[in-house]
Amino acid sequence: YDWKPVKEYREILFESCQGVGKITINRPRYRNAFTPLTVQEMIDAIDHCRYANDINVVVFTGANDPNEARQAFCSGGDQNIKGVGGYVGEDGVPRLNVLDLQKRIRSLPKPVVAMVNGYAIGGGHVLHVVCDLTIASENAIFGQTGPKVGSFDGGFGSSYLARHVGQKKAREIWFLCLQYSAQEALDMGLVNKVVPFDQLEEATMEWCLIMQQRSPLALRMVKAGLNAELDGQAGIQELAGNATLLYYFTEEAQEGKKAFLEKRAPDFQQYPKFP
Ligand code: 2NE
Repeated sequence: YDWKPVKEYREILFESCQGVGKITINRPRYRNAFTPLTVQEMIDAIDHCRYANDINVVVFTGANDPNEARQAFCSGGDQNIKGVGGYVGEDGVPRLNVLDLQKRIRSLPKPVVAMVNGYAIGGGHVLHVVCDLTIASENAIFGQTGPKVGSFDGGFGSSYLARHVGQKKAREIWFLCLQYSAQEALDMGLVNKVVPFDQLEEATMEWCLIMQQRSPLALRMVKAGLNAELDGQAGIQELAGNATLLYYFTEEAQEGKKAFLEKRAPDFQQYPKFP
């Protein structure tokens, strides 16, 4: 694939090709653990994807380490800079800004695919959980470590995980902190597809290209609808925002604005009503 750089960053790569924006965590030395800067850069890149007309699908992945047999998608928060109150950024302030990234992924009105090329552990596991689809290579390993290393994600990392694999399995994953193979992940409904390592990008692109043949507005509405059921009032707000977007396309909505500007009473009755 002819990936072209979209924007330069320090800890991620952001490239695009054939309507797909690919965001790669580029810290293979640390199994692609994220710092506040990595996360800030991922947020910046996904915000770019939101507004870019030529990006229809977003892929998250981890950089492969040419010196290692074992690869990583993401090993979660960088433990070297975990301070008191969160992960300490270059400004010395502790934070957990990966939660902001999770929300961005869910509310992006375009499909987001996790292309899991190796370890998806801790916050790195949650990252794939919040993506719309996960395609994993056969060597991928999945698991949470929070209760082993003094952390947890009781938000999407727990409740949305339980929607994927069920309550019993989600509790097992969090309470025991075991590791699961790609095949086990597939069997429990945690991932959509497993392919050989050397076919991972091809398989991911194949699905991304199929999704681009589908109606973008339809995908946007379905994603908002699936989210709304789970996300309470915030989810309904997203879905309703999409309904408002579509309403603004109608002549009936235009009539309201026109009448206001023309200082007359609106005539909404002239438009058809649907059963
Ligand atoms: C990922 C895993 C299982 C890989 O194991 P292995 O044996 O293949 O590699 P190794 O030797 O552990 O790691 C290679 C190098 O990467 C560093 C290691 O310290 C090691 O460095 P050196 O010894 O060569 O100097 N490394 C790996 N993961 C790191 C990390 N997360 N932070 C900093 N350095 C890391 C294995 O490495 C592993 O289990 N990693 C830790 C996974 C983990 O516990 N992550 C944090 C969970 S908490 C979290 O992410 C979180 C949350 O719970 C809630 C909200 C937000 C975040």
